Amino acid sequence: MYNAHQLEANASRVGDHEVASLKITEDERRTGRIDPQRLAEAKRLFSSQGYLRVEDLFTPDQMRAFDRQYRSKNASLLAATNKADSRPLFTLQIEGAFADAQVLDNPLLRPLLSHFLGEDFIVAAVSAVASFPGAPDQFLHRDAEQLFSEDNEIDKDLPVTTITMLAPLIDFTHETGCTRVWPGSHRIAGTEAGLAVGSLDPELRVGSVLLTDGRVLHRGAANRSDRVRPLFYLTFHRSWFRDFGGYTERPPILVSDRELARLDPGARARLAWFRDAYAGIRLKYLVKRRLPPWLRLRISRDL
Ligand SMILES: O=C(O)CCC(=O)C(=O)O
Repeated sequence: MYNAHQLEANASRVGDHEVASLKITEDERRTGRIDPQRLAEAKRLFSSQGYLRVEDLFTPDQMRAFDRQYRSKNASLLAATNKADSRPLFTLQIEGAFADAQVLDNPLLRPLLSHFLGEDFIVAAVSAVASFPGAPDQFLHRDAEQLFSEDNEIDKDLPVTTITMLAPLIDFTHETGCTRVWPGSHRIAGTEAGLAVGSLDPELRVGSVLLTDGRVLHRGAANRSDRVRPLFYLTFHRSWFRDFGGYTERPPILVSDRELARLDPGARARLAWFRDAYAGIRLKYLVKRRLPPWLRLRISRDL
């Protein structure tokens, strides 16, 4: 008889586990190409584990630029929250450091994403979460809407439709909270059986990202530190797949027509699906975000 709580508590002993990882080398970053054998191993790991840590994907300079823009554009959202779980979610405006092909169509990730989602995969969301000091464990979830079943009964046997890339802006550790994953649960029917495999807390340094299969069970672990723990994430979909689950109150993509026109053509193609979708929700969200923080906190729990 397994004890899910004990297994999960054990996972917080960060570093005890073998984490499925691909560490980008200097040479790979310079050429924009991952060694074919290492790429094949990364695909195998992602396919069997349902997640992959990609270390050193972004340089310290890139991370500083992301961090600066994230904090300056969202300062009021990072200053206080009235969310019951202390984890505000918000959509990132695609501009400046984020309006970059290295983010939206990264050449080092492209072969992996194309392999799993098809060459014409789309960027379905560019978004952010921040967990505040004292935030408890996030609710357990799978990211993607299921195609044919309630709890992975059928979807476990299908090819993946959604991959998320989580990028931390401070190191994810035992103190700040890792993204806890249940390796292999993307291929298991039912939550209880998925939890029975035991969880893993992959530490994630700034510059590294975590890729997760949309079906894998996971949650952000509690933030036991005294720092806000910000991350940004991109969700990639097969070109025909849409998931409206988390986006009834905010749009998954925020980009102006001007910015879209300026993007690298490859990146623009990944976002082209979005034009004119979500027009009403986008307008409502932008109006709310222009309210002074004190008023926004009073009227909204969504921002
Ligand atoms: O905070 C994390 O580490 C994970 C966040 C997440 O999975 C989500 O918001 O859907």
